[in-house]
Amino acid sequence: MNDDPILLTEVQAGVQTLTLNRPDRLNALNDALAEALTQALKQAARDDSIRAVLLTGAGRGFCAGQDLVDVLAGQQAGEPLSLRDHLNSSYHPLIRAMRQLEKPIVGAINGAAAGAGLGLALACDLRLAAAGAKFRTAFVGIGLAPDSGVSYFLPRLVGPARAAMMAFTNEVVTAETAEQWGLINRVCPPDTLQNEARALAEQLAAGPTRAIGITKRELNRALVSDLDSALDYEARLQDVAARTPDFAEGVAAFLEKRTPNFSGQ
Ligand code: LHQ
Repeated sequence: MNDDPILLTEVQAGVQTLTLNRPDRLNALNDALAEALTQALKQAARDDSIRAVLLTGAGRGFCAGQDLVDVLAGQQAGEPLSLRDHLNSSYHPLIRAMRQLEKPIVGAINGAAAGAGLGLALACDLRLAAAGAKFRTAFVGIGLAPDSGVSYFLPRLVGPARAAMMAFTNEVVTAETAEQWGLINRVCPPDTLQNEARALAEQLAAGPTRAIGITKRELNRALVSDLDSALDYEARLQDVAARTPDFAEGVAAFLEKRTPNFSGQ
């Protein structure tokens, strides 16, 4: 572990674990935390020894979104705040870094995910949540509209009707309902969440990392493309995957009836 009090980072067995660490504020985001997360993800992109990322929160919350104590302090100080500038400089680089990282991100949603914190959860590739975790858009509760990718990811995951209900009413969605809706992959008992999420991340980290990264690019693109474009993109990227040593290893291991030993290259 490093000694950064806002974001704990650790690399083990090919998995970079990032733990939001402002538990007294349910890990609400401020500029420093958003920047630390973005930098950690850029590090994950550069470092070949990192083959999967695990994102979670310290304490009883996952992430309560923007730190509203900071917002109030800014308002009281009369500081002119352009939310557009703030989003462009702080949250957008973070959400983009998550989706552009060609390595899988597993979210271990240990507690409440709200506002931009919901955006963080939705920008993970896979989500396990503790029973008792809850999801809410939060924006409308403070007179705002969705940001941090929530308007993009939410209807794609749960459909437009459920997304509109969540966004208009600020309803709290339980982990169990989130699983039924496809908002998360699995609900876990709170005391096994971290182990289950770690096991999944380690399984992915032992996989053919470049093929998984290419898969992520294809799935990202498929959300906004037609079939012909998707077929073209698949064929183009399959040529890249087919040039990796892990493709040769995968084929050899299959024919030799053994478990492949993927290097990530
Ligand atoms: C908090 C927060 C919080 C500070 C709970 N900040 N303290 C917006 C504007 C500007 C720039 C760009 O981006 C954005 C994007 C956004 O993220 S807007 C949405 C901001 N987030 C919210 O509005 C979420 C508000 N929080 C909640 O809805 C609930 O607290 C959740 C669902 C997260 C958790 O509910 P509970 O488990 O019932 O906990 P709680 O409500 O009792 O909160 C516990 C403590 O955490 C409490 O403080 P206290 O001193 O009483 O223990 C809250 O005030 C504090 N807290 N969210 N965002």
